[in-house]
Amino acid sequence: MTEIAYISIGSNLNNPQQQVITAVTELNEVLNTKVAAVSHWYRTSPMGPQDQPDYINGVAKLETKLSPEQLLKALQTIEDGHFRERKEHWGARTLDLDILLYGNQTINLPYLQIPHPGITTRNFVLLPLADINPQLVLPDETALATLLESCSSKGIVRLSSGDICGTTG
Ligand code: A4P
Ligand code: MG
Repeated sequence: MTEIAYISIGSNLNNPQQQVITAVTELNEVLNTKVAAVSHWYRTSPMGPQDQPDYINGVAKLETKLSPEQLLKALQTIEDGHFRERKEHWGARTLDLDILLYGNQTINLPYLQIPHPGITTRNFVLLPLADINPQLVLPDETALATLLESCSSKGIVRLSSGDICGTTG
Protein backbone atom coordinates (compact mmCIF):
# COMPACT_ATOMS: atom_id res chain seq x y z
CA MET A 1 0.00 0.00 0.00
CA THR A 2 1.22 3.49 -0.76
CA GLU A 3 1.22 5.96 2.13
CA ILE A 4 1.84 9.69 2.26
CA ALA A 5 4.68 10.75 4.57
CA TYR A 6 5.89 14.27 5.34
CA ILE A 7 9.60 14.68 6.04
CA SER A 8 11.20 17.68 7.68
CA ILE A 9 14.54 18.65 6.16
CA GLY A 10 17.02 20.82 8.05
CA SER A 11 20.68 21.77 7.77
CA ASN A 12 22.97 24.41 9.24
CA LEU A 13 26.46 23.20 8.36
CA ASN A 14 28.65 22.79 5.27
CA ASN A 15 26.62 24.70 2.66
CA PRO A 16 23.10 24.06 4.00
CA GLN A 17 21.41 25.11 0.74
CA GLN A 18 23.28 22.40 -1.13
CA GLN A 19 22.67 19.82 1.62
CA VAL A 20 18.90 20.23 1.49
CA ILE A 21 18.68 20.22 -2.30
CA THR A 22 20.78 17.05 -2.49
CA ALA A 23 18.62 15.48 0.23
CA VAL A 24 15.49 15.93 -1.92
CA THR A 25 17.17 14.14 -4.83
CA GLU A 26 18.22 11.33 -2.50
CA LEU A 27 14.73 11.02 -1.01
CA ASN A 28 13.40 10.56 -4.53
CA GLU A 29 15.91 7.74 -5.05
CA VAL A 30 14.80 5.75 -1.98
CA LEU A 31 13.37 2.36 -2.93
CA ASN A 32 9.60 2.33 -3.53
CA THR A 33 9.41 6.02 -2.71
CA LYS A 34 8.92 9.20 -4.66
CA VAL A 35 8.92 12.88 -3.77
CA ALA A 36 5.46 14.23 -4.58
CA ALA A 37 5.99 17.84 -3.45
CA VAL A 38 8.54 20.13 -1.82
CA SER A 39 7.76 23.25 0.23
CA HIS A 40 9.43 26.61 -0.08
CA TRP A 41 12.77 26.82 1.72
CA TYR A 42 13.19 28.95 4.85
CA ARG A 43 16.13 30.50 6.68
CA THR A 44 15.45 30.01 10.40
CA SER A 45 17.09 31.05 13.68
CA PRO A 46 18.40 28.08 15.64
CA MET A 47 16.10 26.47 18.18
CA GLY A 48 18.16 25.25 21.13
CA PRO A 49 21.80 26.27 21.55
CA GLN A 50 22.21 29.75 20.03
CA ASP A 51 25.93 29.44 19.26
CA GLN A 52 25.23 27.74 15.93
CA PRO A 53 24.46 29.05 12.42
CA ASP A 54 20.95 29.66 11.04
CA TYR A 55 19.23 26.67 9.49
CA ILE A 56 17.72 26.07 6.08
CA ASN A 57 14.43 24.24 6.62
CA GLY A 58 11.75 22.77 4.39
CA VAL A 59 9.40 19.82 4.08
CA ALA A 60 9.01 17.10 1.44
CA LYS A 61 5.88 15.09 0.80
CA LEU A 62 6.63 11.47 -0.06
CA GLU A 63 4.57 8.69 -1.56
CA THR A 64 6.08 5.51 -0.18
CA LYS A 65 5.48 1.80 0.07
CA LEU A 66 8.03 1.51 2.91
CA SER A 67 6.91 0.88 6.47
CA PRO A 68 7.63 3.67 9.00
CA GLU A 69 10.63 1.70 10.33
CA GLN A 70 12.01 1.12 6.82
CA LEU A 71 11.54 4.80 6.02
CA LEU A 72 13.36 5.86 9.23
CA LYS A 73 16.25 3.59 8.26
CA ALA A 74 16.37 5.06 4.75
CA LEU A 75 16.44 8.61 6.20
CA GLN A 76 19.28 7.71 8.57
CA THR A 77 21.25 6.22 5.67
CA ILE A 78 20.86 9.51 3.78
CA GLU A 79 21.90 11.49 6.89
CA ASP A 80 24.98 9.27 7.28
CA GLY A 81 25.89 9.96 3.63
CA HIS A 82 25.98 13.67 4.55
CA PHE A 83 28.54 12.88 7.27
CA ARG A 84 25.97 13.62 9.94
CA GLU A 85 27.55 13.43 13.39
CA ARG A 86 25.28 12.86 16.35
CA LYS A 87 26.84 14.90 19.14
CA GLU A 88 24.89 17.57 20.97
CA HIS A 89 21.09 17.31 21.22
CA TRP A 90 19.62 20.18 19.15
CA GLY A 91 23.17 21.01 18.06
CA ALA A 92 24.41 21.95 14.58
CA ARG A 93 24.06 19.32 11.86
CA THR A 94 24.78 18.84 8.18
CA LEU A 95 21.41 17.19 7.65
CA ASP A 96 18.42 16.24 9.78
CA LEU A 97 15.57 14.27 8.26
CA ASP A 98 12.62 13.62 10.55
CA ILE A 99 9.35 11.84 9.79
CA LEU A 100 6.67 14.38 10.67
CA LEU A 101 3.66 12.34 9.61
CA TYR A 102 3.09 8.90 8.14
CA GLY A 103 -0.44 8.55 6.78
CA ASN A 104 -2.82 8.98 9.67
CA GLN A 105 -0.76 6.79 11.99
CA THR A 106 0.27 7.47 15.57
CA ILE A 107 3.42 5.58 16.60
CA ASN A 108 5.02 5.66 20.03
CA LEU A 109 8.12 3.48 20.03
CA PRO A 110 11.35 4.31 21.89
CA TYR A 111 13.08 5.00 18.56
CA LEU A 112 10.17 6.41 16.57
CA GLN A 113 7.46 8.87 17.48
CA ILE A 114 4.93 9.88 14.83
CA PRO A 115 3.65 12.55 14.58
CA HIS A 116 7.07 14.02 15.39
CA PRO A 117 6.75 15.59 18.88
CA GLY A 118 7.98 18.99 17.62
CA ILE A 119 5.37 19.32 14.91
CA THR A 120 2.80 21.38 16.82
CA THR A 121 5.05 24.23 17.93
CA ARG A 122 7.83 24.71 15.37
CA ASN A 123 7.25 27.43 12.82
CA PHE A 124 9.98 25.91 10.62
CA VAL A 125 7.82 22.79 10.32
CA LEU A 126 4.30 24.28 10.27
CA LEU A 127 4.90 26.93 7.58
CA PRO A 128 6.46 24.54 5.03
CA LEU A 129 3.75 21.93 5.75
CA ALA A 130 1.17 24.58 4.94
CA ASP A 131 2.93 25.35 1.63
CA ILE A 132 2.26 21.77 0.57
CA ASN A 133 -1.10 21.06 2.21
CA PRO A 134 -2.87 23.91 4.06
CA GLN A 135 -5.88 21.61 4.69
CA LEU A 136 -3.74 19.07 6.56
CA VAL A 137 -5.26 17.51 9.68
CA LEU A 138 -3.15 15.61 12.25
CA PRO A 139 -4.11 12.12 13.47
CA ASP A 140 -5.58 13.65 16.66
CA GLU A 141 -7.80 15.78 14.39
CA THR A 142 -6.00 19.06 15.10
CA ALA A 143 -6.06 21.19 11.94
CA LEU A 144 -2.74 22.56 10.72
CA ALA A 145 -4.52 25.91 10.24
CA THR A 146 -5.30 26.01 13.99
CA LEU A 147 -1.67 25.33 14.93
CA LEU A 148 -0.55 28.06 12.54
CA GLU A 149 -2.75 30.63 14.28
CA SER A 150 -0.75 30.30 17.50
CA CYS A 151 2.64 29.93 15.82
CA SER A 152 5.10 32.81 15.88
CA SER A 153 6.69 33.99 12.66
CA LYS A 154 9.76 35.17 14.60
CA GLY A 155 13.13 34.09 13.25
CA ILE A 156 11.88 32.63 9.98
CA VAL A 157 12.33 34.06 6.48
CA ARG A 158 10.99 32.45 3.33
CA LEU A 159 13.63 32.25 0.64
CA SER A 160 12.83 33.06 -2.97
CA SER A 161 13.87 30.59 -5.64
CA GLY A 162 16.77 32.88 -6.56
CA ASP A 163 18.24 32.43 -3.07
CA ILE A 164 18.56 28.69 -3.41
CA CYS A 165 19.37 27.01 -6.66
CA GLY A 166 17.49 23.97 -7.91
CA THR A 167 14.48 24.57 -5.65
CA THR A 168 11.00 23.72 -6.81
CA GLY A 169 9.49 25.97 -4.11
N1 A4P B 1 13.24 9.50 16.24
C1 A4P B 1 12.09 9.41 16.94
N2 A4P B 1 11.04 9.79 16.22
C2 A4P B 1 11.55 10.17 15.00
C3 A4P B 1 10.93 10.65 13.81
N3 A4P B 1 9.60 10.88 13.73
N4 A4P B 1 11.73 10.92 12.74
C4 A4P B 1 14.54 9.14 16.79
C5 A4P B 1 13.08 10.73 12.82
N5 A4P B 1 13.73 10.26 13.94
C6 A4P B 1 12.95 9.98 15.00
O1 A4P B 1 17.48 11.82 16.35
C7 A4P B 1 17.52 11.03 17.50
C8 A4P B 1 16.58 9.86 17.37
O2 A4P B 1 15.25 10.31 17.14
C9 A4P B 1 16.83 8.95 16.18
O3 A4P B 1 17.77 7.98 16.48
C10 A4P B 1 15.44 8.34 15.88
O4 A4P B 1 15.39 6.97 16.26
P1 A4P B 1 18.76 12.59 15.84
O5 A4P B 1 18.37 13.33 14.59
O6 A4P B 1 19.89 11.65 15.72
O7 A4P B 1 19.16 13.54 17.07
P2 A4P B 1 18.60 14.83 17.75
O8 A4P B 1 19.12 16.04 17.11
O9 A4P B 1 18.93 14.68 19.20
O10 A4P B 1 17.06 14.77 17.67
P3 A4P B 1 16.06 15.40 16.61
O11 A4P B 1 14.70 14.83 16.99
O12 A4P B 1 16.44 15.29 15.20
O13 A4P B 1 16.12 16.90 17.01
P4 A4P B 1 15.06 17.92 16.68
O14 A4P B 1 14.11 17.98 17.84
O15 A4P B 1 14.48 17.75 15.33
O16 A4P B 1 15.90 19.22 16.72
N6 A4P B 1 16.61 24.87 14.74
C11 A4P B 1 16.10 25.24 13.55
N7 A4P B 1 15.90 26.55 13.28
N8 A4P B 1 15.80 24.32 12.58
C12 A4P B 1 15.96 22.98 12.81
O17 A4P B 1 15.70 22.17 11.90
N9 A4P B 1 16.62 21.25 14.38
C13 A4P B 1 17.04 20.86 15.56
C14 A4P B 1 17.01 19.42 15.88
C15 A4P B 1 17.49 21.81 16.58
N10 A4P B 1 17.29 23.20 16.21
C16 A4P B 1 16.79 23.55 15.02
C17 A4P B 1 16.46 22.54 14.07
MG1 MG C 1 16.43 13.82 13.59
